[in-house]
Amino acid sequence: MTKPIFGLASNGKKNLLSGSAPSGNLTIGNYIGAIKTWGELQAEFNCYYMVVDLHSITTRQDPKLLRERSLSFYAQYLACGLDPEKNKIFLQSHVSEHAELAWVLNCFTPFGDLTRMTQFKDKSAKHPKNINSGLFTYPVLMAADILLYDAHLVPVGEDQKQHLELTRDIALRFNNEFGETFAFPDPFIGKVGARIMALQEPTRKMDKSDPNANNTIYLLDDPKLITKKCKSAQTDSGSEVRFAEDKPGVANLLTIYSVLSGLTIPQVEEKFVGKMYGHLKVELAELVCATLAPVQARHADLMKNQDYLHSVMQKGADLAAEHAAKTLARVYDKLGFIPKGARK
Ligand code: ATP
Ligand code: LTN
Repeated sequence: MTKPIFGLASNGKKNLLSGSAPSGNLTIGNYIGAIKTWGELQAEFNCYYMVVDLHSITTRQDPKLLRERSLSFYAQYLACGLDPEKNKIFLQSHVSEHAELAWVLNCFTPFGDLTRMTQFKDKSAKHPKNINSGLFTYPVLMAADILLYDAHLVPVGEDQKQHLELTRDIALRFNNEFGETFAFPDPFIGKVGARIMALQEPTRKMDKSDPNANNTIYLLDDPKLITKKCKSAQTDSGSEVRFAEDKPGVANLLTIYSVLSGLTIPQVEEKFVGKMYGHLKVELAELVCATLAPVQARHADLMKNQDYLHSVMQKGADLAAEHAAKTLARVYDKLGFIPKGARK
């Protein structure tokens, strides 16, 4: 007999969790690598979607901007099609159990494992004046996010694969020592679009915190700007519209086109046979604008109704906190902490 899956929701569904940090504006990379997939999976799973504001302060944020952005991120999640009635959509800082479980998990994470995290190496190279401990232990907070909700599936872009492996190691280590306490999470990384590259430097990832805004298409960019950025994207020598390793610029544009159109890469190549890079850029710009127009319109409407946003945000956090409190109590019990109010 196969072993029952640990931590299923009361309706028998598996749990899914993901998040994005409000450390810059959401990009088409975040959309393709993560948020689009979240929307596609929301019917099948019991879903938790977060604005991971605690994570964002590993680099310095302007408090006023962070507040505005966190609300706008929340509205962008809804505008991208996440339904707050069917999913738990919330701000990480509204559920204090994240920070509490992170402390416990820090005590179950070897220092050496964290020194191998490539995101830490990249980010500390980018911010040499602020290599803080939070940046170093960031993956442990991410593990806490995931394990608090017994997440079985975690849809992310490829850059997060290593953090998912660390989470699995932590869960296994704890379960081996204390018996089954955490569900075991699987990453869900799309086959196409898991790593959208910077438009001007297509050998590195498109990042929301990139200081060169021409590298990035933001979900809220206006159509003129989107067109300008697509047209000025770096392409490669030659002129044939073909997906190849030695054509990273064209391959990146083809990938974006493929995901947004629903066509396969060979179908997109076929569409552009005999055409120039310029054609691809113009049609890509039209496709991106058409995809983002309804998202932008819904976002603008939602931002006019902040009472609504705050009320669904509160509900999302309350529901998430119920689940989080149960997991944390289970962990504290295993560790031997005396429950509050145990003896009245
Ligand atoms: P930062 O620059 O602050 O690290 P980020 O966009 O890399 O920003 P997050 O907002 O936390 O980081 O990422 C949210 C999700 O989007 C993650 O699952 C991440 O893997 C995915 N993602 C981010 N950038 C890309 C990209 N260029 N291509 C595909 N997926 C991406
Ligand atoms: N570290 C992730 C964001 C993140 C996340 C999570 C993603 C924080 N907690 C939990 C999935 C599940 C990043 O992309 N930078």
